[in-house]
Amino acid sequence: MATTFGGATVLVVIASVMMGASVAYPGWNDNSGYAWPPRQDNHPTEVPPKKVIVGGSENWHFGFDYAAWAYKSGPFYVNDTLVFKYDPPSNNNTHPHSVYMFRSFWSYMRCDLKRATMVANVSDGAGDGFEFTLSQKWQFYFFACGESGGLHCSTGKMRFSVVSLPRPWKWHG
Ligand SMILES: *[C@@H]1O[C@H](CO)[C@@H](O)[C@H](O)[C@H]1NC(C)=O
Ligand SMILES: *[C@@H]1O[C@H](CO)[C@@H](O)[C@H](O)[C@H]1NC(C)=O
Ligand SMILES: *[C@@H]1O[C@H](CO)[C@@H](O)[C@H](O)[C@H]1NC(C)=O
Ligand SMILES: [Cu+2]
Repeated sequence: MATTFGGATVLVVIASVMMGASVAYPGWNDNSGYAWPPRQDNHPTEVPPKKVIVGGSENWHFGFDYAAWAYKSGPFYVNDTLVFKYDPPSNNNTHPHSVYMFRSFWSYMRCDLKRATMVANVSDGAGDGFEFTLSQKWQFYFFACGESGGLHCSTGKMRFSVVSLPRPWKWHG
């Protein structure tokens, strides 16, 4: 290709780069959502909200990296629901958990629970878990466990943040 470097060769290269880019685009030409451009006879509907168990099969416990989990599990959209699952206090469970929400990034960074609000107490995560819906669009949410004076938040890595993006649309005929 390089030996006869002319206009045609350049066009072929550009065309293959463009095709590569379009093939690599997720959802291109199928019905899995995010398709662009939409077909003319299509009409869009919002992708329905999802329920996500915080930590997946790990649930909500000391020592799991929830910031990494949130990063891998995103993006999150407005009206998606986070489910916190943790055992209530009992003879077997003398170190229960809870869910707090910080008011700012800085209190989140410092695990400053004095600037946080409890949204679920030590019992609320039992059974099917505590459900928290991301009801505001473009909102940063800062969550942590509030137990042991902030130790679960800092050393225990029981903290993460999510931002609630506008809901995506799905195109289908
Ligand atoms: C979120 O849910 C509420 C209540 O069901 C609804 O009124 C609102 O339109 C929804 N927002 C979006 C962006 O889907
Ligand atoms: C607590 O531990 C006892 C004995 O190890 C066990 O029989 C019981 O099922 C446990 N209870 C719960 C709620 O896990
Ligand atoms: C936790 O909150 C629930 C209501 O959501 C309440 O019924 C329960 O008594 C509270 N438990 C504790 C230990 O504060
Ligand atoms: Cu905890």
